[in-house]
Amino acid sequence: MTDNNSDNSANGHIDANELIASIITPPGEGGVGAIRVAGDGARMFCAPFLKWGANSAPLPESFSLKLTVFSIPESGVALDEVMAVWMPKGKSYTGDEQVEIYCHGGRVVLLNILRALYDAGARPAEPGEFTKRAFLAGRIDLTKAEAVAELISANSQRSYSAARDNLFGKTSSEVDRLRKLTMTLAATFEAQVDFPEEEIDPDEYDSLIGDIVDIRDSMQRLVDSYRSGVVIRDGFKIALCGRPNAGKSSLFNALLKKNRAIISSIAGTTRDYLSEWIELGGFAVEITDTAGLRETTNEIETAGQKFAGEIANASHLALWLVDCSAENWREELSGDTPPETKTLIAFNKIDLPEAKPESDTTLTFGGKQCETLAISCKTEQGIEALERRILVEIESLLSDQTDGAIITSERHKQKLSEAIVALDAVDSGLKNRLSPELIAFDMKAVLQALDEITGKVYTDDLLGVIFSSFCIGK
Ligand SMILES: Nc1nc2c(ncn2[C@@H]2O[C@H](COP(=O)(O)OP(=O)(O)O)[C@@H](O)[C@H]2O)c(=O)[nH]1
Ligand SMILES: [Mg+2]
Repeated sequence: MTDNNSDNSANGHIDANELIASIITPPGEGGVGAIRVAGDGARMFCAPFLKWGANSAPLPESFSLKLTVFSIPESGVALDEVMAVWMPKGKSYTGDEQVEIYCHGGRVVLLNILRALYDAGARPAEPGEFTKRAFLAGRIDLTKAEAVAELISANSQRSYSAARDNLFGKTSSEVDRLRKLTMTLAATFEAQVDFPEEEIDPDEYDSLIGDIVDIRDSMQRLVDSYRSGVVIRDGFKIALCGRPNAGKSSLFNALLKKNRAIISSIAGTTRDYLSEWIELGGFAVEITDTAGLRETTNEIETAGQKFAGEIANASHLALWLVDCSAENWREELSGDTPPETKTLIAFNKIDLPEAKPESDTTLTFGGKQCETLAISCKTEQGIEALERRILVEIESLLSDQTDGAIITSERHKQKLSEAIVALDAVDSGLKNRLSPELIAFDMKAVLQALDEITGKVYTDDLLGVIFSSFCIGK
């Protein structure tokens, strides 16, 4: 465990400030591709390639973007026309001295430039190493570093907003606030440990217990926000279920607003399952079209049906489609078993004259109360209402929608839970008038857990876990 309160760049955890280089733009072809070189001496290391300082050309000022040519100094071979810029230590993304080279965005162009830099002694950056350096340099805390990965992978407006808020410090400032409050409490106890002859008066005990309740409530609110955080981060999962030919694949396509799944009047067409993402009300929603559930002797279809059951149970919501133009839909429904998850019954094919839906009510389905609605995948009647109904379900999963911080990290939730356990120990210690030393011990555990969230305290293993989930170049 390292306490990096003072200067975390100096603790020798990594081969600090060694020159590293990597492509920082995504793979594929583009107008521009970028390479970052970070570490002590980055500017002079890159100078010969960029003709900075060569042929008596002056070194550019920091942050001034120069149009130049990247060439191999020994052979003079020009690799590409590039723009390049350097940033001094303490003023770059990584906090290191840094050079960025913007060349043409082709795979071979980028690799050739990178190869030249490696040949000259830079080493490839590890996954997340640029951001890890920013953390180790004290430029960002751990919650912000984690937010970088979430921001990059955000696939909906909501997940973007949550990641952006954390990048700008929403979680870390809330954790800092709780830390300050805990520190104030802790100071009182430290005083007791130092001057045991001074008894805390009973009123003070009561007020301290009141403070603990406030801190605990705030921590619990953050822990509870994780429930929303997961939906926001990973999306809301919907499974389309029901008998073959009920219109599951048609609904899948209607929600996707494109023809993705094969629709056919031949029962048992969808045997595997298909998943696609849509954005609904700013949320990422994953919809899975499953194999229809019916009696079958076909091995593939049986396997598909087993998947269907598992997928439905693991979803937030199952939409159970019923072909309400079928004479016997009631018997069929009573013979089926609903998934374990929350289930809405959607009566499909209401465009047909023989349709007999029982919509906008509640039906008992396999002992389960399910709300119903009516749709036609053919005419799209009721599809918008269904989308609004899905949004209601998503919102109902979110804890209170105040503008407080929402944690999206399992790790943060874990640490906050640890802080609460320790705070409860402080609370019961106070109520039972335990010795201040014992209470101070639990108080330290609260602080420790909070500090592990922001990275005031960290281990190499923890950094390894966090940054290895980043990609190279981040
Ligand atoms: N009239 C009408 N036919 C539909 C509707 N939805 C689906 N169908 C038809 O029902 C058949 C089965 O549809 P499909 O989506 O493949 O059902 P799945 O087996 O549940 O995936 C196809 O012939 C579709 O064209 C609807 O709303 N109205
Ligand atoms: Mg189908």
